[in-house]
Amino acid sequence: MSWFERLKKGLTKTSSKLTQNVVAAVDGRKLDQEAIEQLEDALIMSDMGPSVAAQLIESLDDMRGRTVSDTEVRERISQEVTRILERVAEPIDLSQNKKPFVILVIGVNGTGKTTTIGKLASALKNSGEKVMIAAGDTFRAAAVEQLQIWGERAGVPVVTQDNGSDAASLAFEAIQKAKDENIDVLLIDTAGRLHNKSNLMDELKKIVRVIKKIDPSAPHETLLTLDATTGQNALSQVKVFGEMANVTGLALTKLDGTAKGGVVISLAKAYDIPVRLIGVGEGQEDMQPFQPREFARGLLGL
Ligand SMILES: Nc1nc2c(ncn2[C@@H]2O[C@H](COP(=O)(O)OP(=O)(O)O)[C@@H](O)[C@H]2O)c(=O)[nH]1
Ligand SMILES: [Mg+2]
Repeated sequence: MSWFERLKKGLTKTSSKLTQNVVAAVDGRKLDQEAIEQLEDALIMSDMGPSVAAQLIESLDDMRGRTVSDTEVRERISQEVTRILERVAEPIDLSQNKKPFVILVIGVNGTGKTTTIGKLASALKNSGEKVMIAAGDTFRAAAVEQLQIWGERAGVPVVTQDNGSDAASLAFEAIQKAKDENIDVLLIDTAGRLHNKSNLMDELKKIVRVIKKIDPSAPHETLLTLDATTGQNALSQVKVFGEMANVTGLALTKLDGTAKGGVVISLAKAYDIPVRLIGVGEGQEDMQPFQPREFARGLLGL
C-alpha cells in the first residue's frame, strides 16, 4: 500500500461520513440557502469547528444558486482546507546541527506518546539517523516495557531507570549517554497525567531544566501528542500544555479511529503550531509526515 492509500484508508471514517453528508446536501439540486446550511452542519459535525466551517462555506460563494455536483463541492472545500493547513505543515527540522537533536514528547495519558516515539524511532533510523530513546514515563513499568518492544523492533537503544525513579534524572542520564555515543536524535518519553496538573507541570519543567544543563538549546522539539478521537477537546489540551511547556509541534494520532478528523483543521486555524506528524493506525508504518493537500483530499474522500 502506498502511503497515500494508507492515509486515505486511515481517514475513511471521517471522509465517508463527510462525503455522505455532502452528497445529501447538494444532491442534484441547486445550492440554495438550505443546502448551504446543511453543508455547514456536515462540516461542523466532522469537528472542524464553526469558524473553519464558515470559512469553507464562504469559499463556495460563486457556486450559490447553481446546480453543482458533490465532487465539485468536495474539490473546492479540499482546496480551501489545503490553504488553511499549509500554514502549519512543517516537518521537524533536524538540520539544525544539534547533536543530539532532542525531541521531548508530551501529552495526556493514552494520546499516543509512546507509540509515536516508537514509530518515529523506526522512521528516523530508516532514514539513516542514529537514534536513542529515553523511557521517561518512569511511573508505570508497563510503559517502559512497551517502549522496549518498540525499541527492539526499530533496532534502537532504550535508556531506562528503575520503576518510580525520577524522570528528570533519567532524562539527564539519557542526554549524557547520547552525547557520549554520538547519537543524532534522542527521543524522550514522558508520563502524562492531566488530572494532576501541578505535579505534571513541575515534572515537565524539571525535565526541561535538567536537559538545558547539558544543552541550553535543548529540547529542540517539544512534540505534543493529541488524540483525534477526542475531537474539539484537543484544542483545550493545546492550551493547557502550551502553558506548561514551549510546544513546538503537534502529532495528531488515531485519525483512523474517528469521524472527527476535521479537528486538525480546527487546530490549524486556532493555533499557529506546526503539525509535524499524523497517526493513522497502530503499526510502525502508520505514522506519516503531515502533507496538507494529501490530507485534505483524503479527508474529503477524493
Ligand atoms: N488506531 C490507532 N491507535 C493508536 C494510534 N496511536 C496510538 N494508538 C494506540 O493508542 C493506545 C495508547 O497509546 P500510547 O502510545 O500508549 O499512549 P501514551 O499513554 O500517550 O504513551 C495504544 O493502544 C496505541 O496502540 C493511531 O494512530 N491509531
Ligand atoms: Mg506512554
